[in-house]
Parts: sequence; C-alpha cells; structure tokens
Amino acid sequence: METTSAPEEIPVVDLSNLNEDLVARAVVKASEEWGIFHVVNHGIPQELIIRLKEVGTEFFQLPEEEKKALAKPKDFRNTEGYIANLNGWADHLYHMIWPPSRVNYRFWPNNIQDYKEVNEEYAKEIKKLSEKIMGWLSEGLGLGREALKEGLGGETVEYLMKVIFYRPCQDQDVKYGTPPHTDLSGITCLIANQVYGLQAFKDNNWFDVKYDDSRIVVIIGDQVHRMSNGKYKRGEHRATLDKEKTRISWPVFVDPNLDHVVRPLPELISCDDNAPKFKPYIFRDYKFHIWNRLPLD
Ligand SMILES: O=C(O)CCC(=O)C(=O)O
Ligand SMILES: [Fe+2]
Repeated sequence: METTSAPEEIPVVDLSNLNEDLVARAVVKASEEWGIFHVVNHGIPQELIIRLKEVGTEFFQLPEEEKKALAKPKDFRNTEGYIANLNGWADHLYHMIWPPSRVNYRFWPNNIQDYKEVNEEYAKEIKKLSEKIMGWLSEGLGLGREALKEGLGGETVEYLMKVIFYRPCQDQDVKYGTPPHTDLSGITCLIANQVYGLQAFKDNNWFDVKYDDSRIVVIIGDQVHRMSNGKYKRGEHRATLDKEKTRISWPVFVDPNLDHVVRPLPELISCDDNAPKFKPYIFRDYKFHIWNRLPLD
C-alpha cells in the first residue's frame, strides 16, 4: 500500500561540516538508501539561486509569442527549446548550460535582463557541486575521486537546464505534473519555488520533498546507479500539481554526451564477487530504449 506520510525523512547533508569524511559518508549513505537527498551550506550563494529563479520565472511571464520564439524545433537532435503545454499542465524550457562548446544561446531567453550571466554563473557552481558529490560517491566505491566523473565522460559531461512551469490544477483526474520516474542522468541537482510538489519513493512510501531556498535537491540518476553496479540507488520521484499555486522547478541534469558509453566501472567488477549487473550503453541508445520502453539489461 502506498501512503504519503511516514516517520522517516529524506536525508539532509550539511556540506559545511569541517569533517569531510563525515560529509562524504552521509552522501554515500543517502545515495545507498534513498537515491535522493538535500544538501545545505553547499557553497552556492543564495543570492545567485534567488536570481536564477527570478529570471526563469520572468521567462514564463512573457507573452506566448515571445516564448514560442524559443520553441523546440521538431526535428532537432537534442532536447533544447521551449515546449508549451506538455501534458496540459506544464510548460518546459530546456537549454544546455555547460560545456560552453555545447551551449546554444538560441534557446536562452535573450530579452530578460541578466538571464545569461545568472545561468552561466549557476552552471559553474552546479558543476563544482556535482563534481564534489560524484567525488565522494567515487570514494565510497573505494575508487579515486575522479572515477564517476570520468565514467560519465569527464569534461564532455553535459549540464542540461530544464525549467518547468506547472499551472495550478483542480482536475481530480490529473494526478501528476511529472509522473513517477527515475532520471536518465548521472545525477540531477534541483531547486524549486516555494510550492511543494516533488515526492520521492522509498520502501513503498511517497515522501514529500520539503524545499526552501537554502536547499538543493540531489537525485541519483540511472547512470550513476549503473556505473556503481547498483550500489547507489537511483531516486524514483514524481511531481504533483497544486490546486491553487503555480509551481516552478529547475532541475539540472548532469548527463553523458550522446556518444559516450556508460558501463559499470571496470575497477568495480574486476573481482568475481561483483559481476556486472548492467550492459554498457551508448547514451543515445540508452535514451532510445527508455523512450521506447525497450528492455535494457
Ligand atoms: O518538478 C520537479 O520537481 C521534478 C521534475 C523532474 O523530476 C524531471 O523533470 O525529471
Ligand atoms: Fe526527474
């Protein structure tokens, strides 16, 4: 049976603790048990987070024609661009924020003051934070700090910003803004406005992901789960809609590039008692399998 309340809480890891071993252990434990956790005192200036949310919110307040100028082209190879009314209740804006060689400003709002500067600054900060987290997770596997980052493609790793604008919804038949899923990413770092809606699944319960401006939500995605040969859980999550309030969220997906092959890290599977649980996949094929609901392993 599923319920939405349970005594446990999604772990919160304070990154400012001077004992880095303790921080690393908490991140590892949260990733083993939950696949989703909060970080606080993460080093990203609160002012920057607030500005990022302001400029993203401004985009969704633009007249529809101005938003449509960024519409995702139908035949475009990537996911970038604006998609209106995806499931009736949510509009999405996707654009790559890192590496600079993959950034296409055509999909960034250009008529919102500071949009570019703020997103560029956030990209650098999120890269630092996610590399730090992947570093601790690598050590938790008994490997060097760079292992998961390298497995994901090193400096070719791509950071995809998604801004989701969920309209309020009173229709009882509409259950989710985003249905239950795991992310295809390595990891995902998410912030949101003050309206709750994100929920995480663990031990047959859905937990509300509480949110405020001091927190960043970290979700372990499919690729870190696969590279760790299943040691780290991928966080299953979903987003509900609020009856009265608009909810906006800003996940950044830390993804391999489409041509990169992700596999359980070879150093982990060298010993007989840890045979690979997952097949290697070119990320492009992995996405194809998921989107077409094809069996994976
Ligand atoms: O809106 C949210 O909080 C979650 C969105 C999400 O899970 C996704 O876009 O993958
Ligand atoms: Fe997600």
